[in-house]
Amino acid sequence: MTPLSLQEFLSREEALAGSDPVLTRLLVGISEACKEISAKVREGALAGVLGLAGSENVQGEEQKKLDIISNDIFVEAVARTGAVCGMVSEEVPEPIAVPEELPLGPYLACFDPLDGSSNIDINVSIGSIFAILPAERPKRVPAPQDFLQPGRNLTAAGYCMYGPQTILALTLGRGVFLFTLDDVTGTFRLTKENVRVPREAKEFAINMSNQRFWEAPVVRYVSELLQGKDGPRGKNYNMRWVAAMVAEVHRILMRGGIFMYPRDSRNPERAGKLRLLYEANPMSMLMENAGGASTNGHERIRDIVPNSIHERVAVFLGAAEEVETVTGYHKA
Ligand code: AFP
Repeated sequence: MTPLSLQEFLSREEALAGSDPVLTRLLVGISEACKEISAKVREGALAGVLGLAGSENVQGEEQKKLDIISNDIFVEAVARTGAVCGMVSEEVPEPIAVPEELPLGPYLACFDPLDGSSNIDINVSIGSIFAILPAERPKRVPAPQDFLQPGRNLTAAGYCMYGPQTILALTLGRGVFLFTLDDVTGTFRLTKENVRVPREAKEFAINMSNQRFWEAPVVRYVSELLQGKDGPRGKNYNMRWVAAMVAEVHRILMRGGIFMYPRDSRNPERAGKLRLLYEANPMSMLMENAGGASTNGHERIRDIVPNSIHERVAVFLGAAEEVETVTGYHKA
């Protein structure tokens, strides 16, 4: 039997769990944007999308051509659904309004249109991340304040990974579902239901080159993992680092593990590297819905009330037992 398409899955969710048809329209719009980005990624140099754009984003990071192309695709596709009244993108300093000629809807969308930019030009996995929040009341000009809601308010979250296959991961708060893009028909089809992350882990992911800048609890935790069978954890761990959060989270959803991007002393006033609204929150919602956990070392990420739309946060997410251990070390 042919697996359900994303549209069929969302219609089933409407019938079984009473999810909102407007949300369905929004998620289908996002999946269309991901399809378009996936096609550009596949063409690479042939589509002229590789290399630098010659500009910087709000974080002061150099923008790649594909960052800007993906942002434009996302903004247009999401606005066109008529399901949102504002958007926040990693690539744009202020909230983005829906053009006058388009209708407004009851949701707010936050996204990182192209995560893992440093992998673009070397043909390694990259992705898009998205988070859907309810809007208190639809209005033409969105304010930053509208988006400053804790991640526990999210209605839906997901990512699309542009890897050997294009895979969309989605949660509406009732489990995590994976859809693989059939390139021939252009249809996302349900290929894994109710993904579960094992409580225990055998793998960890962290950029070890920053070790000398870490805080003491992280140094302690990682050194115990590195001691393997001979250390207090009593087992060997393997390490992976793709430098694209989408790929790390996808690996953890498929075979377990823990991902960390702690705060560090390179930039003491910065709470971490990853962005709360469109990286940490949606990935935390996915993790929690797959039975994993997610903290900033001190508290559950989805309980943090943001102060600004591009706020950064330290991230520890994945296998519940590991996240509890490293979080416990921060409290010791
Ligand atoms: P970009 O999307 O700006 O390339 O950043 C990717 C990312 O935010 C996240 O996806 C990675 O886990 C992390 O940065 C990698 O950071 P390092 O380059 O410091 O290892």
